[in-house]
Amino acid sequence: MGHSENIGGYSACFVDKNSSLHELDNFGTKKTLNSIFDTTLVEKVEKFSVDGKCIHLVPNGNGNVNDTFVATLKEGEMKKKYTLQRINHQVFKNPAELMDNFSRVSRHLQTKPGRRCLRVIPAKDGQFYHLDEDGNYWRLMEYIEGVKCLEVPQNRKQAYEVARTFGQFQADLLDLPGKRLLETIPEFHNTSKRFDSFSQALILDVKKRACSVKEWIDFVQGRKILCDALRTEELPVRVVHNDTKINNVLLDAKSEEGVCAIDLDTVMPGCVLHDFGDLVRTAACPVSEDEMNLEKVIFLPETYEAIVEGYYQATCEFLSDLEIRRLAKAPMVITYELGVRFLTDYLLGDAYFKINYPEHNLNRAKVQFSLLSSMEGHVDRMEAIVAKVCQSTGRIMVG
Ligand code: GN1
Ligand code: MG
Repeated sequence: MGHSENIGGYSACFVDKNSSLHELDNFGTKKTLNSIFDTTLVEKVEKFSVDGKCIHLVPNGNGNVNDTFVATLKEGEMKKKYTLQRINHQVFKNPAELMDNFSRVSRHLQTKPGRRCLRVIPAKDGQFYHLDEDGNYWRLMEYIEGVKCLEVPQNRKQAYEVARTFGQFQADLLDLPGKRLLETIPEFHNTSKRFDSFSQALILDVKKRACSVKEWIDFVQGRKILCDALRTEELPVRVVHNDTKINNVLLDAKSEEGVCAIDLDTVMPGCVLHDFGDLVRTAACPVSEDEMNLEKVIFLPETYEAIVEGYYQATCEFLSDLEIRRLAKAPMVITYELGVRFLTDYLLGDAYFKINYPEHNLNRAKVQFSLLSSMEGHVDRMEAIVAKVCQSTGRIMVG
């Protein structure tokens, strides 16, 4: 258990110079980060419309995909922090379109009274990103002060607040004007397609790893039914976040009230249940997804209850009865899906997720599958919790 102080919207834990070096290598570019204060990175900051001189720059965050740094700029006696990120263009094939989504969402959220949100700083050429000579895409965002994010909630209030904040995020985007957002990663939460990719990876078995993970292959194949469990084609398409890990919400450092959702790369048309499920996956468990001791990976129904309460509070006015009915199933589907993705990546030789040690993706998959097993023992309880929370607001479900 434990939380980390937030730095610029990204958790500061697990960050050290070596992991940063590794992250950069994973990008496939030739540059190596030799010091934490790297002049080439400072040059990236200078491409954006900011005042002052960059005096401090450190790697930050524990994301599995992008590279994140916090830059401090000084002008006269004033210091101001920014978050610099390199967008992983192997994963996000069209960073320019991604940034178009990002800036539209950010501008819309800024129209909501009393809300804070990630704000993008334009580059000096007017774009919302900077494309460097190596083909890397960079963005700069305002650093949000006085906040923190959590790896696991330590009490019900924190779980409630994180869920309410993601729910509010969905509610705020119901009236996003303009054309449909672009799909930054097509079929991102198509569990059946994820299963197909897994089956392909298994056939190829490029690293000859399949024979050593037979138990987990059986686990995946034995639960194929989960691929169709949400039947999302029957559900409304809304603007959703799609990466609602608990550490993608900022809480006020003192009051612990939710401030805003961060990591807007996968905000696109989708299903609210994936957001809800992904939050439960990461919050209703006493340990993080990198836990080594599988015995500690258990589902916490009391925390699930607090999550349902917080999420429902922010979304009850727009959620359909069908969406509500599937709030119990969603966490199992998304936990399965991510476990399948981790195991697939392990079979493919760790091509997608950044790893810190050789079996990292396998261990991550095992954590997800252990959590799913634990959830399976609480299905009735989850259904009862959802029904209770709905009843407490007097909602009468149709059908
Ligand atoms: C990735 O990079 P990060 O940590 O924000 C992944 C999510 C997974 C998550 C698991 C674009 O998110 O889908 O749930 O790892 N993002 C992408 O930790 O694939
Ligand atoms: Mg993300």
